[in-house]
Amino acid sequence: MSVKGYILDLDGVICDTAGFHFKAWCRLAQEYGVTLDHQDHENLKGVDRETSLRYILGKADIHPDHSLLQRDMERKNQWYLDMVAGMTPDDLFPGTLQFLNRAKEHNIRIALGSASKNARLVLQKLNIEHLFDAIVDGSIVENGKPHPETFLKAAHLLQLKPEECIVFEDAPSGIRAAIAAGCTVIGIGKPESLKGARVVIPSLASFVPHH
Ligand code: B16
Ligand code: MG
Repeated sequence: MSVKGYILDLDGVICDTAGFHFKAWCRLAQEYGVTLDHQDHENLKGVDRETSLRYILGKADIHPDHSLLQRDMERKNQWYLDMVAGMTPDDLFPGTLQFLNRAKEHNIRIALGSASKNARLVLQKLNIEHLFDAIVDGSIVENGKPHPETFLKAAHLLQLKPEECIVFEDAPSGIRAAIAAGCTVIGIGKPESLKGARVVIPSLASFVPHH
């Protein structure tokens, strides 16, 4: 089946907000006497806010009630937003604009498929929101990655079948979600942490399309 759409994850694919998320989670985890390591970083990538917080509190053996969850999610998000406030188009990973423009020239439809409730804000900071035909973010998805809903919704909004879409993902949870949705997946990052992807490339800049 020919490829008609690209669905891009945000953090770790378009820009390094994955680093901002991890910094903010590390700060919170420290307060509970927990130090997060590289494996925790991989596990948290692409995972929604509440599930991420529960993961960290679980390491501290804390069983949170609703108000603790709300309070800590808000604090973490504020630290994250403080970092996002300083973003500019210079924070796009190299080659992203060329990737998007080349796709447009070939009439490939483009969607965002992010778990983040802040995704639109980040796209605005990067000045690329107008290049997307559809945006699926954490505010309109009920079941976060690895559930396939994010990518099924994105394909639907592009008016394409999942099999007609390539998903670009940097996170194990996202790769599982994209496979479950029936999309082809290209991993962005290192092959050892992205098992299951059709191929793994270091960044969007090294993607060679077959059109
Ligand atoms: P927020 P992605 C994900 O975005 C991040 O990778 C993950 O670290 C974060 O917890 C999640 O979004 C929720 O983000 O707190 O901003 O709603 O990789 O799916 O673009
Ligand atoms: Mg990601």
